[in-house]
Amino acid sequence: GEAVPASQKSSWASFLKSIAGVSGDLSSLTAPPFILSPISLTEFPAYWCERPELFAAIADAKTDESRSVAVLKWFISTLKGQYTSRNEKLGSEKKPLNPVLGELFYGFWPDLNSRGRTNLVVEQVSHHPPITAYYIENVSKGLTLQGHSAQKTSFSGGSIIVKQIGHAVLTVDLPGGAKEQFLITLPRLRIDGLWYGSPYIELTETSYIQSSTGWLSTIEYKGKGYFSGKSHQFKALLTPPGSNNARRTFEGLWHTTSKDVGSGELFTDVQGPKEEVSVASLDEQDEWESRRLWSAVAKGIREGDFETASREKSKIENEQRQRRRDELAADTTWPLKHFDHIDSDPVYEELGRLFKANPPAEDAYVFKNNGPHQ
Ligand code: 0T9
Repeated sequence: GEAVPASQKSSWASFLKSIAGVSGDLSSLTAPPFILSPISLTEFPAYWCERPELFAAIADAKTDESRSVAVLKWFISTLKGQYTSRNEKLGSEKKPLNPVLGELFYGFWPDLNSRGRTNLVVEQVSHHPPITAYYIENVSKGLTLQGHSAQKTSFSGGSIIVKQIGHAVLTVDLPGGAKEQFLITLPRLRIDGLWYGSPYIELTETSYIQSSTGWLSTIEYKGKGYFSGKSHQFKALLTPPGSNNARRTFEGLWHTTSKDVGSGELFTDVQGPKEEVSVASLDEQDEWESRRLWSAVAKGIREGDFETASREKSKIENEQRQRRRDELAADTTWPLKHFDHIDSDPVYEELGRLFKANPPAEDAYVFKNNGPHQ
């Protein structure tokens, strides 16, 4: 394939073979240089808020139905950033830096046009398997999003299949002191194009957004080769509390536009620019903050100096191994800074029951309300 530099063909081939043989966690496999990304997975939760005005708009909805529609619209509008932005920025999907335990990522989107300020706090809460916890809040709009992200990978038909583990809970403060909650589950991914060295993601199967009011969005994903031959298709059905019949249907392409099937009106349009998260400069960052922690590795990858990148990466990994040994010897464990782990999320259990979520229970990481912005 053309995307694989001639000198890395055999290492790409053996990487693909090792992928086929490993099931579960690919993060520790060594990949050839051309496929390495200089960005850590702790930065990925920022994709949730790159259209801050759509997030803020959830708070302005006046009815339960319109709030569920606003949440669906925001969710669908995040998918292009979540699943295609490395192709746009780096040329293809690439292997992200594997975060260390305790790695942090802080950012914000400023208050503009009365949408309020949105803050982001991310912490790597497990190294193997990688688990990333995040908390996003817009205080002036009364919105918080709390979630965690992990993956189980397998190999099938030449593609990597990624089952996303984890979920997100969006909480909306309603006028009068009540709260509405939304349980958000995550789609399955298929990583295609591996053979040619130019991986890209397709979304498959179904994900759900269940509101505590009873409204449910069921989102089905399809790619090329199904009914219309187009990539990145979705169809979302919105059903009222206690009903099996859809009240509204939305359909289209999650990376460009979609429409409200009933009215024919435009639903989502993500062709315009998105707004990347604002992050403190490197010298203002704490040593555990992702961009500072990985700066030498990232510089090596960006400049094609893979010797430096791999030497700097080994430094970080050795330091981590030593920490783990010291903890073992002292019979201590690494304390999480911003999150408390709970074995079962009561919101997942309660709202998941309404649409028969599988699995019926999941753990969660609860924000301690101690972000740098709090
Ligand atoms: C949560 C997202 C997730 C993280 C990434 C599978 C993947 C790690 C997890 C699911 C975000 O909200 C959305 C987007 C992309 C996902 C990544 C794509 C990817 O390839 C990696 C995996 C671990 C690999 O690096 C596989 C090897 C690589 C050579 C293929 C490009």
